[in-house]
Amino acid sequence: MAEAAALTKPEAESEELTDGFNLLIDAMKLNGIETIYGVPGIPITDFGRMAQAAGLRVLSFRHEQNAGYAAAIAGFLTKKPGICLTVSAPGFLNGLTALAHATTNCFPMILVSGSSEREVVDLQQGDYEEMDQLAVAKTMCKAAYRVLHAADIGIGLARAIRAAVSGRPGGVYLDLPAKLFGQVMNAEAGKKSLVKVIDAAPAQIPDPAAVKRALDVLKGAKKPLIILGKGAAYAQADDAIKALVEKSGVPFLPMSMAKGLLPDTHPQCAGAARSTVLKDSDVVVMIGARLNWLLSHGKGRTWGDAPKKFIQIDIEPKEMDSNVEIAAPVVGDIGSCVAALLDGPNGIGGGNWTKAPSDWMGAVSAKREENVAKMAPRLMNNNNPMDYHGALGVLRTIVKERPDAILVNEGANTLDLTRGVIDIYKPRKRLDVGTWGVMGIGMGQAIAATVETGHPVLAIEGDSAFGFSGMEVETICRYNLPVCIVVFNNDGIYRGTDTNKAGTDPATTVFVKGARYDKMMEAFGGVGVNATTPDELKRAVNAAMDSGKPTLINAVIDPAAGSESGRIGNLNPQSKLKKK
Ligand code: ADP
Ligand code: TPW
Ligand code: MG
Repeated sequence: MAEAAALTKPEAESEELTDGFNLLIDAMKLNGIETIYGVPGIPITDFGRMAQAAGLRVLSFRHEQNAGYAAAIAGFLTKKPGICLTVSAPGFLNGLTALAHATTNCFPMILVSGSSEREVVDLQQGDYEEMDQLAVAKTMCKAAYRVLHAADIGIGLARAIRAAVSGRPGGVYLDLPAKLFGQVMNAEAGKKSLVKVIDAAPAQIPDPAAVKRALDVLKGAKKPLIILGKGAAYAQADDAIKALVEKSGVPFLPMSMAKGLLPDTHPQCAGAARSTVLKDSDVVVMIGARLNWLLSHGKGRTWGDAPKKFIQIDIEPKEMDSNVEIAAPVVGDIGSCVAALLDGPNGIGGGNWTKAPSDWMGAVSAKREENVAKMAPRLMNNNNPMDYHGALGVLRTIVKERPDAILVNEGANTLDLTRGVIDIYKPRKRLDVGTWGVMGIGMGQAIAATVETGHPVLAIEGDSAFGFSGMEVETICRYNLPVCIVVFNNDGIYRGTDTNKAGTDPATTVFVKGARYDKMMEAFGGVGVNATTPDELKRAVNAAMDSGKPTLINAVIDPAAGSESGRIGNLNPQSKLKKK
């Protein structure tokens, strides 16, 4: 039927027509899509131009992977699918890493790729950039669709949007063969074929029996703990989560991207007493966090010997019991679940609820103060060359003074130490490597963060991490974005001190000594600064944040200061054979 509509001869000369290009633009606008992140080329170059002319913001990147990471984090920040647009085969594959990353992290994103013609691809006749992209994408995302007829564009996009944001959010692939864009159909029929997605992510209300079970388990706790994950940050149920934490009197531990949901300086924050609360707690309430490797799978030494009961709030029923038994699963969207836990006289917000034992909160606070005090002098050092703590000490103050700025962070030591040292004060202000610990998210996240929110970005990047997306400094300059990049330059991966024992090639983990990343920014008209002391670093970052000019500061860090793999060196397999 769709084909018939598309191919019907115009009834009169004056018949108004539309085509695939216009229908896709109209479908996107109808569904509130405002921004597209991508790289142009056959067959989507004209689509980008036309979308821009129609008022969409179309941001061109230097590599699809970075456009993809931008789209993924746009999804996290807005609860709407971030759109990444790529060309066929190689462009598609470059975007695919980000699509898989979005799916792994539960971020809604749609990878829209042009592709070559079905009849040529299916007979493997060697088309320009030929690849069966739909088949390849399927294993990397929540859903994958292909549209063959212009009249199905509306439905195709609607399905993609709904699949991306409903239930557990994730990545969706939308395959658009070149021919589709030029297909012509009656404009009125085209308009009617568009679909506005109503209630794309419907509330999922928890079963009252599950809520009661959870309250009963929590009531019996002597040493309860709340763990907030990035799902809680995504849910944008900030006030309800704050009420739950404060009315329950339970210490909370934020996962990396949930930092700031409540300020890290909140009296109940257990961030600086992490090992204590994981070991000693007896009931753990997981809110939008998974018991994956980042939480040692909920067992082993990290969690101590004391028996524990888990309450888990998650929209994905299959997440329950994934690693350990969940005593009280609460399946639903976080906003609805937290509201249900607070509700009624017997709920946490009600008159009959008794706060968590204060001796436990007191013990956690004492541990936290002890750890904070231990770290304080290290953050004030003025060493030259700088070490991580000296550099982070000044950046920590800058973030405190600018709580609306968004912090982007990647690296190994640069990641782990920044996460530990820099307090975050507001929700969704810390973006990083996510569930995979992937290097390369930096510039894509920095760009999308400021484009989507209007807030400035401070990106703290290991020199290796930065290299994965460094060419996007041109993109940052081209769009004149308020992004300040600080490269922690320790001459390499983990440390810059490795040597090759067998030959003249440099060791595998080291880079050019004394490299000047600041010059990269200058090449495109941005501000470059070389900083060798915490004072210089502070001045340069403050100037960048005040001016909003694209800036890259090459922060020279002692090459010997870091440790192998930062805080996760234990995950490195070791050879049992004698080292040569
Ligand atoms: P972290 O890495 O911060 O621990 P994870 O990415 O492991 O967080 O976990 C996020 C969890 O949040 C996922 O299991 C996902 O299903 C869940 N989630 C995402 N959005 C929602 C929502 N709106 N309501 C309920 N659960 C959600
Ligand atoms: C896509 C492996 C983890 S951390 C890291 C690499 C290459 C770089 C660490 O060096 P950096 O930080 O950034 O200079 P620092 O402060 O410790 O010196 N490829 C991908 N993802 C990952 N995680 C890796 C490789 C890795
Ligand atoms: Mg490094």
